[in-house]
Parts: sequence; C-alpha cells; structure tokens
Amino acid sequence: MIKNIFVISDIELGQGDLFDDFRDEHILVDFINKITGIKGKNILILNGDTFDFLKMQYQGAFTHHVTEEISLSKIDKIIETYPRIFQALSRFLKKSPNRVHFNIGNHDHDLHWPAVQKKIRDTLGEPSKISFDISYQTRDIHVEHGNQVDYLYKQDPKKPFLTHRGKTLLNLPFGYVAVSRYFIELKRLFPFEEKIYPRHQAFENFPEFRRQKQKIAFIFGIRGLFLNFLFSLGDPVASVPYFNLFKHVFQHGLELYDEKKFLQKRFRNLVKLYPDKKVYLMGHLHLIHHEISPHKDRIFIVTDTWREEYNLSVGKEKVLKPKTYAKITYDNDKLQKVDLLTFDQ
Ligand SMILES: [Mn+2]
Repeated sequence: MIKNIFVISDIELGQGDLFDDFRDEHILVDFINKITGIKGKNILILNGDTFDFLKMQYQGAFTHHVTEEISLSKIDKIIETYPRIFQALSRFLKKSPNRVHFNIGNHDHDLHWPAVQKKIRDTLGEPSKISFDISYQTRDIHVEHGNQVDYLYKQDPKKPFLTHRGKTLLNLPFGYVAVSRYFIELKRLFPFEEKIYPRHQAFENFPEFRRQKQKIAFIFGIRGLFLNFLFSLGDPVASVPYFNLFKHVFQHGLELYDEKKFLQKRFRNLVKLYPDKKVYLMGHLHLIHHEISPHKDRIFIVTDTWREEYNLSVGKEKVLKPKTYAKITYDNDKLQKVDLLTFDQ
C-alpha cells in the first residue's frame, strides 16, 4: 500500500487582526482538498506554529502568564476566524485511513493543554485520528518544528506547565516571553516590514524599522536581561537562559536574525539527538532548504511559512513567498521518495 506523509509548517493562524499574518485561506483549503483526493493512506503533519497563540491578545493585552482558560479562548477565536480550514481538515480525516498530526512549535505551546487538544479534536471529529506531540518519527524520518534546537525557543518538553501563585501556567521559553513583553511592539508599529525575509535584509532596507528594533532591543536589554531580576521578581515564567545567551554572543556576536547561518548547526544537533534517521525535517526558520549530505545520504529539509510573507531579492523587489510542502512516499513500508515541493493551485 502507498502511504504519503505531507508536511507543512508555520501557518500561524490568528484571530484576523493586525497581528494575524495569515491571509491565504483559499490556498490552504485547496491544498487540503487536493491531498484528500489522493489514494492510499495520507498523513498530514502540521509541523508547528500552526496557530499563532503568541501574537494573539487576550482581553486587549499580551501576557506571558498563560492559563488553560486563556488558550481555550484563543483557539475558539481561531476556529471562528478560519472555519473553512477546519472544515477541510475534517473532510480529510473522514476518509479512512487518513490522519492529522500536530507538532507543537514556539507559537503554539498552548497545544500542550488537554482542553485545547480536546477542542480541536471535537471540532475536527475523528478524535482517534488526531495526535499532538513535539515531534513525529518513523523508522527513517524525524520531523519537528525546529525550536527545540533553537536555544531562544527551546523548552523542556517534560515540563510544559508550572505553578505560580496557585495557578497552572504554560512554561514558556525565553523567546516567547521576550516577544510577548517587548518585541511585539515592533509588529504593532511595522506590521508590513515584519513580514519581509531575510530579516537582516529587511532591517537594512528599512532604516526606520531598524531604528525601532534597536530601541526596543535596548529597552529589552536593560529591563529584560540586565535588570530582569528586578523587573520579573519571583516570576518563574520570565527566567533568562544567561549561560546560553553568553555562549551565543561568544560564538556569533550579536547576530540573532541571520537564520541561514544557524541552519547547519541545528541539523547537526538533530542528527546527534536522533542518529539513525535518513530524513530530517524542520520549519521555524521561514526559508526553503533541501540538502543531501555526502555522509550516509542523509536528507535535510526546511519547509517555508504559509503566512503572508515576502522575499526581498537582490534587486530590492519584494516577492510573495510560494507555499511549500514536503511529501514523503512509502510503498509497503519502504521509503520511496522524499520531495520538497511548491504548491501550485
Ligand atoms: Mn517557529
């Protein structure tokens, strides 16, 4: 029997406001419809940051103290905003033996809450064909969002929650807290510029954007790093991984945005952690990458985002990014083919 595994990442569905960067609902619905029509067993892996809980306000404000109630109210809003996507996924699941797997990324840690998982299962139907985890593995392939090999967004998967002042909260990584307390302001002021990749080039081309980022980074440096012990007194969610930060600055300087630079290191880390796989897939970086390593013919793939995002080419023309996906084909449990493809409607 033929089995296809489809992987897409970084869809970032929000609540349709200024902070929601998803636009192309009809393209995603088309994609899901198209793979619904394919014969055999089809598995769809939504490889992290499927939902943009991180950039959603709750009662008019951003918070890094996220209770199950807050996450539930956000998933309700996402379902209300994008009903056609949930309907398409539901139709995909009705065809046996199809399955949907959610990998948890750094914008949707909220998927750790049992009530959020239940809400999604109830909305899509076919609860037994839906799974959630931080990675997806077969004998040959390893798929994860990518934040676990990014020290800014790494989180202890065995401790998704913590207790603070009698409340159970999401145990969020440093990067999530830094964005929700400080850098979200950059998105509010420059919602368009923030959608241009590569990031370091966007900062180069839009001086106002760069100045504002530097200003926020300065405030963050003082309050969020240097004086964090004062500004976040007794706040366990807002702890800072100082050792890893120093290590990074020592190795790479203050460069945080040149994602291509860190790519090889992250794949090397994945190989170290899961040495016996043939194919390694990530999202998170918002770029396309396909590489066959000379050693052992390992395949490394990064799928690009499905949110509205632009590439800045050398000629400074901005171009809307194409939607990309990976397709892995098995025939009678034998790995046949691994492709990184662009979805053309
Ligand atoms: Mn991510």
